[in-house]
Amino acid sequence: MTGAWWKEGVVYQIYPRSFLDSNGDGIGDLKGIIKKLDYIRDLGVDILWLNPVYASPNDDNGYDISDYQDIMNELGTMKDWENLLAGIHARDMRLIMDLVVNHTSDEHPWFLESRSSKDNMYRDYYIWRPGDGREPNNWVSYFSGSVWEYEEITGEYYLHLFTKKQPDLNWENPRVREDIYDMMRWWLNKGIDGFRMDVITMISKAPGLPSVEPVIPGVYVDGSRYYANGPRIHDYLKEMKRKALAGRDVMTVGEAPNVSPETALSYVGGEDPEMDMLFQFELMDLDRGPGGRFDSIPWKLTDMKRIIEKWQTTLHGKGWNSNYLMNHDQSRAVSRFGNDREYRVESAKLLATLTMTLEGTPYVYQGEEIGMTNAAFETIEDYRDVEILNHYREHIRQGKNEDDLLSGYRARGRDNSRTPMQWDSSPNGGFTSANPWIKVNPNYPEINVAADLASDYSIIRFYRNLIKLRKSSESLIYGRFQLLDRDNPHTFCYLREGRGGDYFIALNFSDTPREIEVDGKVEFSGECLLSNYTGPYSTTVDDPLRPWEARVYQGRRK
Ligand code: ISL
Ligand code: CA
Repeated sequence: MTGAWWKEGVVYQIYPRSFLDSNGDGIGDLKGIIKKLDYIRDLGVDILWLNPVYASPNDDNGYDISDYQDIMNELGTMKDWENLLAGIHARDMRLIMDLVVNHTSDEHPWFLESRSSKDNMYRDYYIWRPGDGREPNNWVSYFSGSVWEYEEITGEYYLHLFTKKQPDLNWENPRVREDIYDMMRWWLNKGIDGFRMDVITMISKAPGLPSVEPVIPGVYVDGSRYYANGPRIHDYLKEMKRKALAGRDVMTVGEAPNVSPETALSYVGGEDPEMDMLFQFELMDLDRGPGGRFDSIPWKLTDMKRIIEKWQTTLHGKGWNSNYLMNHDQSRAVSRFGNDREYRVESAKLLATLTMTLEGTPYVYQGEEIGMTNAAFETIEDYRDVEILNHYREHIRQGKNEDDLLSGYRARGRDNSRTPMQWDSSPNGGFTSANPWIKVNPNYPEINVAADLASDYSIIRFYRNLIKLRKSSESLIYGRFQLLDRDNPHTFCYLREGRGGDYFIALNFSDTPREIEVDGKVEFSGECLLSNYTGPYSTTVDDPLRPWEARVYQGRRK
């Protein structure tokens, strides 16, 4: 195989605060990551993505950056970071860094200048508007309330799509863009291998920043139609590619809420794509109800299959997918899409099989490889996420029921994936010797890396085998995806057809045995290559799939 390394590789995502604390302050850090590099390499992954490690007052855990060219004190020093990069490269892995340029921290020197007067060269680095005693428009912030914050010093409002400590940069200002490209080149010159671009599809706002009609005073609504995939987004990304990325062998993945497969092609399709791949959100919205971010509804396998099929087929041969079932903003995949009680191990492996056998680059989030489950938080005091805390304050003020709110956070809250990595059965799961910044899941004595590796049913070893299998086959990486059981509400069966032979994947997303039933005929040769059940089981296609069983066969359509 001779394609791009970022197509053939597997990404492992690290949330540094929650990975491993090396100095006993309760916060994961860079030295902690260095200690675990062999562990990560042994999984068979090729690329590490680090959530932001830059200097930050941590209003949003590092997504509010006060210095793009420095490391957050709590995480370590620039020297530690350099050692980390060297350790990654020494193991033949690559490093991609988070690029957060839709906004900075309000403590960034640019913003400190910008807010200080109306006539300084940084004023136009951000988006300021007069307001006549009322916000300039009615857009709602992702993290509650208006996107506008009034600033006394100059008597104007500034825009922030996220918290008020995350003012949006004004991309229309060419100086902002040049400064950002400079900063990107600086990191690339230090040897990094690419960027994960935070909410990159939101950097171009519609001229005039119009309100969404009808305007009801005091009510804020989703304004994304005026800033997601905005009018100049492609100009900016083309310029970024030309000025900061061209001529380098690096990968880019853009976070892209509000993007359909067709829109995705405008970013990742064509001769000279603006980015290599995108994180789509359609799968993550499967269980999202009409009541907003924390309204959780039952999801349907037929919807999951339809969405995956649409992305797989629309991008095939024209763009490149990224495949993830969770990250630091989502609840734990095994709790959300699997059965984290009776079939935790089986369903964790089934979900791994899905991610690793689709076309596109697979992403594994820390702890996914041991089947970590959602946080078991009981009170609001346990939560740390600014999105949840703001939401709680606002909704309690409106008289909402506390238990309802908590059950929403338990289902869909971001802290579910941010509890510390569970390494062993020692106190705090071996994450820290101190008080962790966020509670460790109380199930750490059973669910941890050491216990997994000691088990005959190890999820980690299953990942290793699965990653080996994926890499052994051109078809599993580049082959065409074909859905075989569109209307079956319990099983997900598909083919990957290509020059490396054809593969047939059968997944049972239910607690009861299910026959393999596919539309049309599939012809099989040889044995089942992989199953997530071990033991004296028969795995011919005539054997019903056991609960949450996943199998990979050699096979093709007749
Ligand atoms: O999913 C969303 C839309 O409902 C939002 O959560 C939003 O798209 C997402 O939170 C954006 O995430 C990224 O930018 C945020 C940061 O808090 C997240 O951690 C990051 O992944 C602001 O920088
Ligand atoms: Ca620490």
